[in-house]
Amino acid sequence: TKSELEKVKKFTDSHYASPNVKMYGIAKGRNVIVIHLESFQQFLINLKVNDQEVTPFLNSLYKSKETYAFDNFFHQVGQGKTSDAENLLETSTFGLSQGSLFATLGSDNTFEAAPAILNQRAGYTSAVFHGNVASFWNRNNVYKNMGYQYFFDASYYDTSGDKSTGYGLKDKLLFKDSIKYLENLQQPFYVKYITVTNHFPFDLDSEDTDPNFTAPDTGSTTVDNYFVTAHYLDQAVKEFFTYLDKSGLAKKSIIVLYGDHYGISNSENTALASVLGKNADDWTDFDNAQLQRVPLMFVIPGTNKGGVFNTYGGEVDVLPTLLHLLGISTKRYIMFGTDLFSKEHSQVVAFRNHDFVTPNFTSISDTVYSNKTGKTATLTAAEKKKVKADAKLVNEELSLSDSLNQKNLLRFYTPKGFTKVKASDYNYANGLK
Ligand code: GP9
Ligand code: MN
Repeated sequence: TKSELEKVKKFTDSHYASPNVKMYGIAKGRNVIVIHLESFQQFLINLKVNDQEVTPFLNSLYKSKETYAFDNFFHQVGQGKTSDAENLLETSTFGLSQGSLFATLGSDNTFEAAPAILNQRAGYTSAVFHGNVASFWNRNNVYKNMGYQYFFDASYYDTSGDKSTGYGLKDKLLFKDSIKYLENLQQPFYVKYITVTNHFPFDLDSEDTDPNFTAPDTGSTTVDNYFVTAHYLDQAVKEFFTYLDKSGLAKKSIIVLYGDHYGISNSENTALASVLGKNADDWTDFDNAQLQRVPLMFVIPGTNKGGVFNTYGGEVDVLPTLLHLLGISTKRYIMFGTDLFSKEHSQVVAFRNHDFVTPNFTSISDTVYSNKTGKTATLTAAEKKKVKADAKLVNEELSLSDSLNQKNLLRFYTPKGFTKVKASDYNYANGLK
């Protein structure tokens, strides 16, 4: 009902964080190119195995002065995995506690999502490039409700034979074979590339492996292969950046790279320990939680104020951050995240299961760990109060997000100047085939 909507709106309004004037609009008018790095975890960045960097190209981006990177950025997905990450980034609301929002609500719900906002506020064209079939995660329906104008799914590429692995077209081919579509899009555009090759079980044909790269020997084939496909993904992104530079698109764009969720599950983390220089014998839930960090980088060519920011945040924070970089105000929207560059940004990062991480503490099933020691924390009275307030905030935002999405409350809310998306405006078979 309308009053339930009001409750949500009151919460997000009161948690709104105003933009950082130094960052606001620094990418104004640029194309937005989002690169979804499948199953890519932050620990890969700058990691060496057998004296070799696993992801040398992404490492070079990470170090660049043109890149605004975050090293305390966490995924917040639940069972909806990739689709939850997409929902978090496109709408700044959470996925559901059970199942995938895309699959269960995505066909009917009202969205006020990035493609529609960018189109209506700044004339952006929008498209998704993905080498899997359109129906996976119900994307063909959800994207229309989000206002995506084009969806270049598997049907737009030759995915036959060894051109694909389990989830579709290999990443190097996705980037290469989508250029002809990208070049036909009206600028400025907002586009998203969803990679797939670095996905469990991390299989790669020998023809795609780098003979100069040696995987670690951890005792777990899954973990060993993860490094091989992550290395391949790094090379694919490098090839795409070569194109962006050569074509001149790079300097007209902001490129957003992020990891959607873990690739190595908690049960396999002990096999990972040795590679990370840690002892598997005293591995804890705290260690598992710390590994839920994923990369987030905003590459803004031609700028030089980049660096690695230590601010704590999660996927829900990306949309307000991005919109502010583009000089688009967000106060009018219902968003649960806040601008990572804002001085008012909340550093309490909610996981979908109500666990949470803050700069000082990590709360897992109500056990509070000190980030400094990794051990159960002995809290002062003031700290106890703070952690309690943080837990309340986490519960509140998750339950209000659920109420918003489960009751489809956005149908009662029209932000200033917003025209509701009409799914029937889009037909993804009519792309630029
Ligand atoms: C499939 C891909 C994988 O199209 O996006 O989704 P995931 O299994 O990671 O949720
Ligand atoms: Mn995924």
